[in-house]
This record gives sequence, C-alpha cells and structure tokens, in this order.
Amino acid sequence: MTAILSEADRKFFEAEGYLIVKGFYDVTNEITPIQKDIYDIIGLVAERHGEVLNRPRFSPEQFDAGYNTLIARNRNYGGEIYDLVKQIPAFLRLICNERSDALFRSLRNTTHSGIGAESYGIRIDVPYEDKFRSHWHQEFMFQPQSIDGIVFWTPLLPVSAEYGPVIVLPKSHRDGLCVYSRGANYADKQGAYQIGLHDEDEIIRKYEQAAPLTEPGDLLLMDFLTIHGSGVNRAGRARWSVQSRFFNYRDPVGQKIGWKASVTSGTDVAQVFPDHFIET
Ligand SMILES: O=C(O)CCC(=O)C(=O)O
Ligand SMILES: [Fe+2]
Repeated sequence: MTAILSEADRKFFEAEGYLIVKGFYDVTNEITPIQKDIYDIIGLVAERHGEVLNRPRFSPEQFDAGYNTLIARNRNYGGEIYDLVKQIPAFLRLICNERSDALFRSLRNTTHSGIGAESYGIRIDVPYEDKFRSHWHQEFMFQPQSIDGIVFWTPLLPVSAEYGPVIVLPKSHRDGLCVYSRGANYADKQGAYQIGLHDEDEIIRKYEQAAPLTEPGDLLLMDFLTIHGSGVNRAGRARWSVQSRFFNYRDPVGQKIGWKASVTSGTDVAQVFPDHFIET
C-alpha cells in the first residue's frame, strides 16, 4: 500500500483542502453492485406498498429507474429507500475498503483510523428540493471525531453542472474551525440542519468556489475543516452519491473531546465546542 497518491496530488490536497482522484474505485466491481442493489430495493419498496412500476431492466446507467415515479406518488417512499440503501453490503464494503483506509492513513500519517457511527450514507438529492440540502459547513462541526478527518465522497452517476455538484471553498481549511450558530439563518430547518456558520455570507465571500464534476469511480476528498455545501440539482433526476468519513484516533483534538459521534447521532456540539458556538 505505497504511493497511492502522487506527490503532486498530496500537495494539492494539503494546500487546497480537497482533491479529486479520478477512477479511484473499480466501477464494475465496486460501484455497479451497489447500483444493482439500489435498483432492487426500489422495486421491493414499491412492491411492499402495492405500487406497480413499469421500468426497464437493471442497467448501471438507469439504476434508479422508478425512483422519480415512486416519490411523486408518495415522498415517504423516498425516505424509506434512503434508510435502506445504507445497509447494502456492497456499499459498506466500499466505504471501509482497504485502499480508502490506506489512503487516509497515509494522508494523515497515522496508524489508527476510524469510521464514526452514522458518519456514512448515500445521499439522494432530489431536483429543486431544499429541505435536505447541506448548506455551508465544515465536517468537523457535524462529525466531531478528529479535526484531521477526511470526507470521502463519490458519485453513483455522472455529476454534470446541472446536477448541482458539491461546492468546495478551496483553502478554507487553513482558517480553522469557524463559529457556528443554531436557530439563526436556518431556524426553520430540522434538527442538525439548523446549525449554520455564524455570519455566513461574510465568511463565504472570502473564498473562491470550486464545483468539480465527477463520474462513477471518481473520489472527492475533503479535509474536515474545508467549507463546502450542496449545489442545487436542476436535472430531471436525483443526484445519488456515497459519502463516508475517516478520522484519526491519534489526533490530540479528537482525543481531548473523546472522538464524538455525529450530530445526527445525538452529539450536542454546542457542548463539545463552547468556543465555536453561539446560541441565538
Ligand atoms: O453531496 C452533497 O451535496 C454534500 C456532501 C457533504 O456535505 C459531505 O459529503 O460531507
Ligand atoms: Fe459535508
């Protein structure tokens, strides 16, 4: 497990706080099996609700056939599918595969990597739906495991501009953990989604924006301190993507706070980061 990344890539990641690794995953062996199970789960959920779907046979290009139709009939079907696809063995194999782990350990020069509880999943970003979009954030505020953690993000379909790729603010990781508030800009949102950057506009204005285009097999890495957010999906189809995160048990900050679980698992980040949190 040596030389997973070129020296240039490694330097780019350190300097910019993100990196695209083209073709990191083997599409046929690692991505297609996930797509196949998603296709079948969509069918099984439809069946469970007595919904008839007329759809083409499975193909990697149209693995989510029927999803749009189903959520148009009842949006809750989408939520059911969202929870179920995280339990696909091929997905779990992908997120903890040896090469990803080795890549993390080598980037962070550590012997002890971890994957936080509920720190991984498959996003299904439905066109024009705002409710579940991730607004600007740094991962560490939502996944307080180690400050040097890294997000691994990979698409299940080709993400062109109309799909609203993830927007990254290059070099923002260099300025450290921002101050956040709850119940300000995002007061009308659900639970963890209420937490947002304090003085968001002012902070975002300081950086350039990058929205890299990706296709199945490509890997987007983001430093846990890099500010990023969801683009707006204007395509006629949901943007499906896999996210997972590794943290470093050897990180002193993580050790001090006790490698906490994610906000969605119930961690109260206002308590974990009293100096980085304003309650409004
Ligand atoms: O896919 C997105 O829109 C956001 C992804 C994200 O915030 C993450 O993977 O940490
Ligand atoms: Fe994120």
